[in-house]
Amino acid sequence: MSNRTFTMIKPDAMRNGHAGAIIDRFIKEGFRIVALKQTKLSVEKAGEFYAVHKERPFYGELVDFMSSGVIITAILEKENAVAAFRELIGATNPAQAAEGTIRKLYATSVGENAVHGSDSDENAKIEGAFFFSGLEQF
Ligand code: 3AN
Repeated sequence: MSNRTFTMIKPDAMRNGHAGAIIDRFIKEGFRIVALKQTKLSVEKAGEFYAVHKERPFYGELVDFMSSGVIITAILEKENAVAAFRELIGATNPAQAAEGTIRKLYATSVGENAVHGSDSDENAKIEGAFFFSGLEQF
């Protein structure tokens, strides 16, 4: 069990003006921000990030969406971070997300679902390293 996870505030939440409220929620729920930046994925980089979903029918749509605008990426720290964060964001489909979760509050659809959260400690490390380097000092 590791104490860090990786997240992205996706283009829909950025466009809809929810980034501030979402980051505030991370902090209020006890996550420490280890690293955070605003960036924009190219189509190529989005394709690389989501390569595990290449065979899924929504891959093209996902890559187009994730490269459609700026995002905020962050590494967050808390005890049992991956599971705690997945609970905070709620189900992939906002219609099935629990009350009060970030996706229930801010996501618009299963594709445009406001935030990403790593699904394992291993993926948290891989995804964090995709965007950040030199984290040893934090
Ligand atoms: P999660 O982000 O909850 O781990 P995954 O890993 O199954 O969900 O899917 C990765 C991303 O792919 C989701 N965050 C969502 O943006 C997109 N996605 C998943 N399922 C669908 C779907 N049925 N239609 C469109 N996009 C989807």
